[in-house]
Amino acid sequence: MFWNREMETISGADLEALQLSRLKWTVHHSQNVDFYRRKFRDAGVTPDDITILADVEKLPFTYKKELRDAYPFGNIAVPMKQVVRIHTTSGTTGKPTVVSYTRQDLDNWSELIARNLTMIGLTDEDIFQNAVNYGLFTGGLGFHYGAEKIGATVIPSATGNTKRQIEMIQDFGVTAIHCTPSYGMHLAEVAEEMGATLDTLRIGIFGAEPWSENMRKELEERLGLEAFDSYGMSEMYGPGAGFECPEHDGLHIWHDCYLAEIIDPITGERLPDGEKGELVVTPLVKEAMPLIRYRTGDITRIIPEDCPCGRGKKIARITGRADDMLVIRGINVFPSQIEHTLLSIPDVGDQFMVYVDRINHLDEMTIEVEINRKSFSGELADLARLQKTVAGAIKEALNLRTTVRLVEPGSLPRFEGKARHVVDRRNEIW
Ligand code: DLL
Repeated sequence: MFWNREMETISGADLEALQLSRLKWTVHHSQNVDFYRRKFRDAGVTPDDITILADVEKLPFTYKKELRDAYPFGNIAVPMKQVVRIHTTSGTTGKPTVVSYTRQDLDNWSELIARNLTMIGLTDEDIFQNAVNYGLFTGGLGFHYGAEKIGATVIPSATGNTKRQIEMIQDFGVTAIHCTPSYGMHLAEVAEEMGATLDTLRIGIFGAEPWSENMRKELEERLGLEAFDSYGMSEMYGPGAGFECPEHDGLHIWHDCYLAEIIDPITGERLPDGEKGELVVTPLVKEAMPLIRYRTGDITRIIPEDCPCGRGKKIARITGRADDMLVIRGINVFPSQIEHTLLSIPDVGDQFMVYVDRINHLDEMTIEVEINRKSFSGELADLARLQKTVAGAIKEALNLRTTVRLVEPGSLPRFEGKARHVVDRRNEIW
């Protein structure tokens, strides 16, 4: 099903012409922002240098730090009275990045969510529980208006009070739920404890953090639904930029709204389709906060083949952020690889924490993982065997020796929003 068939399936010369005209508009429009004028001057380019799509490579990259340094409103390209909403990124240190929206931006954003939801089969018959934070985080309001646009019945349940969330699913006959994958796992856990069945649920939309194929299997089995991956970031409006279709093999980026490139994160060189690198995005219709070749920090690749669903090329599931990647004794490790490995061992649960320390100048990684009480027998000898199995599986997957600690079910932190599985203590001064 299509929400906007013409735009979703536009391809070939028509797509290129549309992208080029929108790119030219975006580049000119960016010149309303001081720091873009400065960047273009420093790079020796002008908006008129864009004559074909490939000219995008002449433009300088934009970095997260530049948007943050413009705090609060220095990255806005329209008069403030045209800004009808702001959100902010969840900066953990210092000031966050302010992201702003004109009325047209909000319309564009809900159009994208409407396309995504229609693509996965949601209609005005669905009852949609939006179990994400409704504040400055873009996941709440972003999905809310998109789901209303297609006429679904929206329950703005937000996060927290997990038992009540489960009662809502049952009492309101919820058919589709949106939350982070880690909160989805927690919902499953609490529903199992309550002995609650969630028969009406058929679709789960999970995003805002990396998750693995094994996690998909768990979510689908335990919640009894079909799980879809949703990707986005505040700077690109929020959720809606990338979304899985029923093929479940990569995420559609809306090509009429975003120009996507993959680059080598170290050299900045553009990589051919199929090769893994950092996603760089130039949104083509953003008014309040235009972005030029924005360095997302997210690692993925463009899948070279067109998707059979008719919506063109996709990007592969995001494996993590370039800055989430841990380098342990010279080996690159993404937390999503650890999660994937742990989920393949039935005797451990899905909850884990990773600690990285530097001991005697050597990086040491410790993984704490909860035992799965349901499948584990509880004998002491078995415990030692299980510990060995986990360490062996991690060694095989990552080629890395780790210390594994098995901990009691329920003892590790649960997350309502984005999970934080890694504590890197290498730079802490003791
Ligand atoms: O997380 C927007 C969002 C809300 C997306 C709800 C999906 C669902 P930020 O808080 O700005 O925005 O965080 C953006 O989160 O650069 C990725 O590193 C990560 N991320 C988001 N979705 C995924 C995903 C929202 N599906 C940052 N897979 C991005 C992997 C994801 N990582």
